[in-house]
Amino acid sequence: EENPLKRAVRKVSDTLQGMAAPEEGVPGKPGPQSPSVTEPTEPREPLPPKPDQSGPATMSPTGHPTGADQADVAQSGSRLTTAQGTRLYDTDHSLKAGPRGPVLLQDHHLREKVMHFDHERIPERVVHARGAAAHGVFQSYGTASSVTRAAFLAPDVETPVFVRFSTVLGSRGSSDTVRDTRGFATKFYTSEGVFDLVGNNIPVFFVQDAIKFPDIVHAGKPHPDREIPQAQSAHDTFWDFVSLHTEATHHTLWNMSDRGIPRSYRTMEGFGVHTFRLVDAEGGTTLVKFHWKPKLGVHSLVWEEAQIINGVDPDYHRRDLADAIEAGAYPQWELGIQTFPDTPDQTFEGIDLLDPTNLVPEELAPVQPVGLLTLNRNPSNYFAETEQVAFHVGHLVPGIDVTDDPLLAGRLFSYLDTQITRLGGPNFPQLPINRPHAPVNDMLRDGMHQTAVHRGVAPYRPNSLDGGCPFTAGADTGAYVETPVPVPEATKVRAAPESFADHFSQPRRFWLSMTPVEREHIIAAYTFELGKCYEQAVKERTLQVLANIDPVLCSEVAAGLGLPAPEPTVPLADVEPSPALSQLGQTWPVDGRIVGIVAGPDGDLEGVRAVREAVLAADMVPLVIAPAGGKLGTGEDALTVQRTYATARSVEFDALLVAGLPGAGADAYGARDAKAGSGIGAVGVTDPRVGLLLSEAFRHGKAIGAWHGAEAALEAARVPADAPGVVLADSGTDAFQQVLGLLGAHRVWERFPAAV
Ligand code: HDE
Repeated sequence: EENPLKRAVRKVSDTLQGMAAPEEGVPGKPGPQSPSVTEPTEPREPLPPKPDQSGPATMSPTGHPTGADQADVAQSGSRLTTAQGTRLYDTDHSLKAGPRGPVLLQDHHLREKVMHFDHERIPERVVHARGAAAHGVFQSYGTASSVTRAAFLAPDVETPVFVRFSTVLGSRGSSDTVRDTRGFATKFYTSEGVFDLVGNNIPVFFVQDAIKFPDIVHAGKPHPDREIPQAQSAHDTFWDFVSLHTEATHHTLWNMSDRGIPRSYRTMEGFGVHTFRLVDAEGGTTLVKFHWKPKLGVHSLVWEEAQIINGVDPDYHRRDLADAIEAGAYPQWELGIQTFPDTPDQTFEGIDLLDPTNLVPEELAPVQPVGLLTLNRNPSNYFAETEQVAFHVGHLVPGIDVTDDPLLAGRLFSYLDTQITRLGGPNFPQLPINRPHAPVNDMLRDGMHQTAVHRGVAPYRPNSLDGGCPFTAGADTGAYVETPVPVPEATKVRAAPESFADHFSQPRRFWLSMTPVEREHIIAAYTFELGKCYEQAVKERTLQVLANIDPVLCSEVAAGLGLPAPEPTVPLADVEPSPALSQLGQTWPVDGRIVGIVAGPDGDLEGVRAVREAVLAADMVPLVIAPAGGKLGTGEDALTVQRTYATARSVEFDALLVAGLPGAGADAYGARDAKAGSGIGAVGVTDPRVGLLLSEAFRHGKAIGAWHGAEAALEAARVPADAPGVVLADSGTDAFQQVLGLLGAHRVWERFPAAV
């Protein structure tokens, strides 16, 4: 007689019979409910962990390795296991008393799997929750060595980096193209330890003192009763606060400008905001402000575009960054510094350098390039890297020091503190993405999630039992060596200096530095945001703030709201514009720009082929848009359709080309006049989605090129063929060459301000 246990085992093994089982294990269990598409049956070894994912080596005192092989810290082996490394034969069924019976509590695999899942989410960042990141390298030019002894800024030094871009207000699942400030945080894994430059894409901040940070964030976040609106500043509590708290005026004005809706992370400037202190090899000091200058120029979306993207592709910026890197179009920024003498009053040309609502115009202090950042590798795992990376303004290396900016002081406390909640304890520096690339020998021990296996018996100093180790660095090589800056003798007060009281002259300089189109956008942004507020008092108070910046700004917004424009309550500041603050008026490289080519089956496919080649040759991305997916044309030359009328929306493209009819030039077109109206293909001309594509691109100031035969499509979309930036040419390549010339300016600005 077989005992019951043996019977059960036999039953299991009988059930497993007849499966396409490989030598070991039982992947995929075909049964009555198995799908018609079967899983692969050949197990594959997982990729080895990347170098910066390997753990710290652990050794016994006699030099023998201890613990798990560090190469095995992520997935290893081709078979599914429990967290304890026990192989599993089934992960699809709970253990039950009979197929229709109750689930048994003893099923460890069920409990382990669901328990881990239950804890997959960690608290998101209280601000900057939504982000995207990439690895890269920073190459120092060496031009900063005269002012700092930081090793990573010495000539020709290459330093690995990880950069995380973010929006501030929205939750992790919010949309990328909301009107907001963007974070630009860089972790430099230097030979002297980690240096973090935790900056924004706006060079000034809302508040001058960290104690006000919770106030501005509470005001900007969704209303606490209904938790709406998400990732927006267009609501009463935000404008209530910034209209009462006028030191926020400068930052808010930047938010309402095109800087609040960047075209791409790749086309954003970055700023360290605060003034930092650099220390050279002799102990000499210089005050500096850090700048990141994008090689592709600074470009923005227009507001309607940003709103459409929020629905059409909420991951727009994240996708753009990852796609560019994947395609080898590595985004680059130059790091630059503005330098100021370290005088006791810490002002420059009358500008208080400790006030983070101030910037120093580049015309007064040029930005001097000190190195080049290239992002060249996407993260392998969003959670492990982008989510778990922990930046901190206090992660400094010898040669870079902080100043007494009261906002910076509060940040020095906050960033360490927040990681304890977010990453579950004090050992977050051991997470692979946070590990320094310099040797680490601290005396920090134990705590939640300790993953290092420390050696020795004396994590204290002085000691004799571990041979006195670890030894301290000499004062000339160590970090956190205080520069002996005198602290003024003073009485304790809760107060700001008098020089922090001017809240309007810097905003006025920004306004005066804008071109007419940029001013138009600012007016439209204030009118939109205040139009979304319900409280009359909030609108009126904000108009008063605007009156103190500029009467035109105030009266235009007031007109849009249907309210009277107040008189200024302070004299208008007499300031010089700073042309460097404008985004317009130059031409920039067009690498990586996206050109949509609208074509139909009976269009000039040969022309489309030639245009594709020309776009690729110009280092841009051509995307063929057609009525349906699949191929256009037949045989080897058939074109792959990349977007259909259902999946294409104008916001994805920097320029559009509309295919004409087969046969070259106007003559051929004339001969085919009878067919006029078929243009890009009979469907295309009348299809409202093509009409929308073209009319949006036109409204958003994008270059549009078409070649003969496509007139009807332009007409149907009400795009005048003689409008600025609309090109009608004899051939596709001709049209493209002219569009290429227009793209360098980012948009056809002549179409504004009538455009959106
Ligand atoms: Fe932050 N900020 N911040 N901030 N900040 C955080 O740290 C804080 C400020 C910035 O991609 C938090 O790890 C205070 C200025 C960026 O992970 C938190 C104050 C600037 C990021 C925090 C400021 C920034 C953060 C939330 C006022 C530009 C995202 C999660 C004194 C120079 C970094 C975290 C990333 C993140 C506090 C002001 C930039 C809570 C108290 C000014 C780019 O610690």
